[in-house]
Amino acid sequence: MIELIDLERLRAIGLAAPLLPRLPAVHDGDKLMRVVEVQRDSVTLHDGRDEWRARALPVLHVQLAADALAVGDWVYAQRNRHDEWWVHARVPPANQIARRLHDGRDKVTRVVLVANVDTVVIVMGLDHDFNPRRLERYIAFARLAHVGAVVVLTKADLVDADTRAARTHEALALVPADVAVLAVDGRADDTVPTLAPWLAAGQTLVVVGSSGAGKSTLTNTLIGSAVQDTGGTRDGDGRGRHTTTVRSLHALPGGACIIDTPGLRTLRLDADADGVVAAFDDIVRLAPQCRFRDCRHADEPGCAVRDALAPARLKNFHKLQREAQRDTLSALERKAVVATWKARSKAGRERAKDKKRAD
Ligand SMILES: Nc1nc2c(ncn2[C@@H]2O[C@H](COP(=O)(O)OP(=O)(O)O)[C@@H](O)[C@H]2O)c(=O)[nH]1
Ligand SMILES: [Mg+2]
Ligand SMILES: [Zn+2]
Repeated sequence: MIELIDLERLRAIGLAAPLLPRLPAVHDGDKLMRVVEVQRDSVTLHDGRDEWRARALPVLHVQLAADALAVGDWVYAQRNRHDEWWVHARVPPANQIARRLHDGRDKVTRVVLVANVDTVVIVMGLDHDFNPRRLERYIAFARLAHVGAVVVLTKADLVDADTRAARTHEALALVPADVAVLAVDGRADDTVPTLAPWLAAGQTLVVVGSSGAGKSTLTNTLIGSAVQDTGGTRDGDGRGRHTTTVRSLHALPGGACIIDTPGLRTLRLDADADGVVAAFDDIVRLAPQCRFRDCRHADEPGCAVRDALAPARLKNFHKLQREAQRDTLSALERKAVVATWKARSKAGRERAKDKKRAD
């Protein structure tokens, strides 16, 4: 039995009512805790008050296979008589935010970054970090996980009012209608009330964005103290340092919690091509007006999407779709594609040879 006092404490690190019916049966000595950090062969668990280092039982490793424990997971752990904590069960996650990794040849793996999240906070600087195409990718990233999103444009204090207004507008125009766009100074205390609608007790947020965008700074402002290292500038070269190296979950004063993450250099969407369209609500809205039902919004005649969208946005849509499609190819399909390429280039070489002979 999980005691009421525990539930009260666990609420501070994101335990919310919808999770309760998902909880597996509890055994004697079980403690419900949340994974706040994942190390190579251990995890850090939080019980709402204290943190504990624990390891996953081999049987759980086997059971989870490639779908390993991630920050944000809820688990049951037991302490043995040597005072070691062992995780033996995971509560089925309500959602997982994942990306794909390539081994450079034909293997694609899905890597879960975080689990049980309510809001993806997309952090992007209003300075040179600002990039509409990257923003579209991050929106797709949140949509594919069926998680809400809010765009926080940082460094509002570093740009002039015109740049700030223009970039905020541009961002607003390309995100789906239900996604808010805020321009803030991530270091300022008044950023906390601005984000209040996403910070209700029991909510879990995750910050994503490129390195130096201000994720850890925002995290610290929301926590109310400098818990996370932020990138000063390295002597001399003036570039931001990559100070955050692991994902970690932190409780916030109002009862929500936040996961800080290191910047990811490559963020491949874990999607199939169809899923990508969900991030482009203008395309979803316009597609029924295209002449062909299966219009790819490329060079088909009577395409309503092509006429309406900015070329750069449409191009990015196709790029994200191609990327998803390529990654979804099975190893066999990939082999077939490579074989066709090889055959083609061989035929090309033969033709070139023939041509040389003929010359
Ligand atoms: N002026 C200003 N500086 C910021 C703001 N947000 C972040 N910074 C600075 O940008 C640098 C990188 O921030 P950091 O939070 O470490 O970025 P992260 O890599 O995304 O975690 C630090 O020197 C911060 O002080 C902001 O809104 N205004
Ligand atoms: Mg950081
Ligand atoms: Zn079309």
